[in-house]
Amino acid sequence: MATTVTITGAGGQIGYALLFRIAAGDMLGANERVRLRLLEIPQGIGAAEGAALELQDAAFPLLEHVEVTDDPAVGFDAANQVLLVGARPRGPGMERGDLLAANGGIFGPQGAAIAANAASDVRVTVVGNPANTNALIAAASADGVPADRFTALTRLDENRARGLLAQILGVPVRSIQRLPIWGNHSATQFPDISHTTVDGRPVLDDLAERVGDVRTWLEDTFIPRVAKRGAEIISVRGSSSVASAASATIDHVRDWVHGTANWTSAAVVSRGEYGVPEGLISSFPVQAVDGRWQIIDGLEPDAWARTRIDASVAELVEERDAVQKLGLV
Ligand code: NAX
Repeated sequence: MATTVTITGAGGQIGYALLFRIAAGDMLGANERVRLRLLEIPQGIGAAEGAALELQDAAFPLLEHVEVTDDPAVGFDAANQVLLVGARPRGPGMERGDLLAANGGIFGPQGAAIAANAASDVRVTVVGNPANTNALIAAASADGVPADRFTALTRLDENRARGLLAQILGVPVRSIQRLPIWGNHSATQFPDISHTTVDGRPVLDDLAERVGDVRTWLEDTFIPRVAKRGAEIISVRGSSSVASAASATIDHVRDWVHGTANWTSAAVVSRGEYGVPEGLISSFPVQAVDGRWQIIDGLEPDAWARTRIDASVAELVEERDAVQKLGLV
């Protein structure tokens, strides 16, 4: 047996960074054979075909088959893992409503094509922005596929937050655990350090002596830096986050399949946890057990954290209402 992985936008930048790591076994494990389906729009087919040639030349022992297509029925056929990376970027003069509508035109039909063609155990990770609401649209269009199979990526935000904290504290990133992201993959996201540990100790104990008033530092420095890290990468690198986004996608799927050792972050469908309206796809602290994401329960966000979570969830509600008006969910 092999796992069939479909990547939309496979001819794009993140697609290019993903393909070789998946084929090398980084996502599904060193013993799991992989079939890749690269789904593109006609303009992207050449780039995807070029990547397919390079995959052949890399001679990955685990890679069984590569198919390039612009037909969603072929692209999602028997897919076990689907990475929805291709999306419509915001163009000049485009309002948020236009962006949501344009992406609804992509993620609605893709959700329906997943329902019609993918394997019964399909799991979907949405990377293309606006990721949470694109996942909501895809799930709503995928009749018969349980909503908890649709997730959106907030692992990059978590990895960014852990990396920055590790740098500030002068420790390796692996020392930093339990730093979940709540809410939307957007500027309103809430990276929550209230349960974060450094080598097992509460980070709050170490932070005060480094940054002074922790709340002020979180509001003025840390949270904006995490939330705007994508823009920072663009200004320094001259291009958006690519390898780090692909790496976070690999982390997300690997943990979903193989389970987590500790808490992490994923945008998953709410069943009303923490007051997040049922049905929204919001980021939570999660762990993966037996191939399912479980929201960590029993946390008690304080009043300040509650305000931050509520603000991000309110943005998700606005996005949902906008796509509801468009008849997309
Ligand atoms: P690129 O523009 O390099 O690639 C996108 C590719 O998608 C293109 O090749 C395009 O032809 C293809 N595409 C467009 N519509 C498609 C459709 N209907 N079916 C199949 N393919 C389609 O963008 P890239 O840098 O790879 O970024 C991809 C997406 O990731 C963007 O929406 C971006 O905003 C989003 N990101 C999400 C992140 C996250 O953490 N959730 C972080 C990184 C990134 O910003």
